[in-house]
Amino acid sequence: MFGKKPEANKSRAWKKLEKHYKKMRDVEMRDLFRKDPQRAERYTINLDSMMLDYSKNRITDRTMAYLLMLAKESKLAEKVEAMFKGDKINSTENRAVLHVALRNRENSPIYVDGKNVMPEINAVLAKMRKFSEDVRLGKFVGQTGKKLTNIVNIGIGGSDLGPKMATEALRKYWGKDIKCYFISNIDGTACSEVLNKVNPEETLFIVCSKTFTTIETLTNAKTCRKWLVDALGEHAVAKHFVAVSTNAKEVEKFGINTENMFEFWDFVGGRYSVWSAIGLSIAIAVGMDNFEKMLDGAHEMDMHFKYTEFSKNIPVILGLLGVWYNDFFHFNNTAVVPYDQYLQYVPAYLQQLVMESNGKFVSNDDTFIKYQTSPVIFGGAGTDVQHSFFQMIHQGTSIVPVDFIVPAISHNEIGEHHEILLANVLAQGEALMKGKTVKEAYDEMRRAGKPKEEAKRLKKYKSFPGNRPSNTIIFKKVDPYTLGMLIAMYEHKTFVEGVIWNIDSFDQMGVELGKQMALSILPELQNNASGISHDASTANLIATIRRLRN
Ligand code: G6Q
Repeated sequence: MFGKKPEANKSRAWKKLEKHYKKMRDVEMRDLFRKDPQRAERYTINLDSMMLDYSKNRITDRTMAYLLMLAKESKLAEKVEAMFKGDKINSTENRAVLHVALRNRENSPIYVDGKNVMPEINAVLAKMRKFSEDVRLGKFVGQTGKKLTNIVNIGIGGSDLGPKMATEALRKYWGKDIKCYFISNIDGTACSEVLNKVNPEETLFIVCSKTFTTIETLTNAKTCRKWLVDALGEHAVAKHFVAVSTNAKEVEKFGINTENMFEFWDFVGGRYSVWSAIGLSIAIAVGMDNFEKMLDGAHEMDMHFKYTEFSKNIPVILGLLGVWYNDFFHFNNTAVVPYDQYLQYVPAYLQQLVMESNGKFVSNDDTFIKYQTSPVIFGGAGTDVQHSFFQMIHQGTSIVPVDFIVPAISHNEIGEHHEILLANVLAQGEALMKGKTVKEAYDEMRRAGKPKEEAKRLKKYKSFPGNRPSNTIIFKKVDPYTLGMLIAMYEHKTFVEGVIWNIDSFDQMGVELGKQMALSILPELQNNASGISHDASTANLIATIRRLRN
């Protein structure tokens, strides 16, 4: 679509960045801050009540100029436009990529194959509004006339992680009597543990599957269906099961009336589907008005991404910094640490978003790639993780850039809790950047009265190398609007990185091989059949499992 281009690492800007990196690798951020009182201000971007401070990065104006040049050489502007226009930028699957259409709150027409997709999107939103309100108001009730207060989402991957992350993030907004549950894993424990907690008369199952062929989801849905039918009879299915899918035929085959089906489309990738009817559990939990506020927030980030010049564009800057560390410093891990308990599932959500989108080794020009693509993403809620993996972040031999996500106000302002939490996140960013020299560590111990010999012996252990990068994203509170902004910000950051790496961020062929092999191993475990020939290790594992299960 954009013509063959030279490999990303052969471009002019890439070469300049390689040279520039050699100068930057020994530059200390503390010196940059000391020399430049405007640094924090210059490397800060405000958008509505959200602020990104990216000053604690190993960058100068020159770095940013080269990175922006890289964006230009990668035709980022053209590719952003192509995505928003509905061009088929998912080239391996020949599909448009239009999660932005799901939250196109201006309702301007967006065409795929000459057809405006907005009327269908709006129709599904209206259907979600009607259904979620009916459930919340007790107008759509279960088989025995009871209100449906237990909402069980059955789905996996993109059909689970988004709704799970967002319902948890917005827990404070849940309707009074609503409880949400998620069943994703094929492990029977996932299903049993939820079914043990709910009672059939008050339970609504939402089966979310884009393809409606995913073995985990269909197996879990069948188990739940049987559990319901055993308790309330076959007729109850229509009152207790709805589906979200692109595949009406399979939904019907499963035994869910297509009137109870919420549609979405091929142009919505699984990991980008939280904004579609896959978000039905969110809409029921927090109300459709709040769900739409989430769409509004995402739309604001979309407009910022689409129209703001790249030097002041939050997702662009974040994406460029990601490339800077990943490909030039070779810092191939990134930690995401939200300082809010309600955002505890955001790191898991981003693991899929980033690693499934950009964990690729073939370029859009069909060549094997010779540079680093997706980093490893991990994380967890602060302050908990300060007491676990932060040891490595501060003193480990590999450097891990960190994103701190910080709401200024908590939904639970109890005593000093939130101020202590905020003091901690600010301290982490500062400590990572400044570090503590061996001499500083020594002097500190001496001041505290440690004997000379002991201070000498411990001074290296108690020192911190510092110069470790972090971004801080601050906003007022975790509300639906801000959550929408935050998630859209990471989607676009991921897109920017994918464009620079010249990969298709919207397929996921890497998950197929394992699935395929599992299907052939299954009969070997079930019937002792002999299947494909295995390597010695796998053959031995199969034999051991057979023995243990007998
Ligand atoms: C996401 C992936 C993947 C997908 C699951 C579930 O982008 O496509 O995680 O969401 O495999 O697929 P179904 O929704 O089709 O069941």
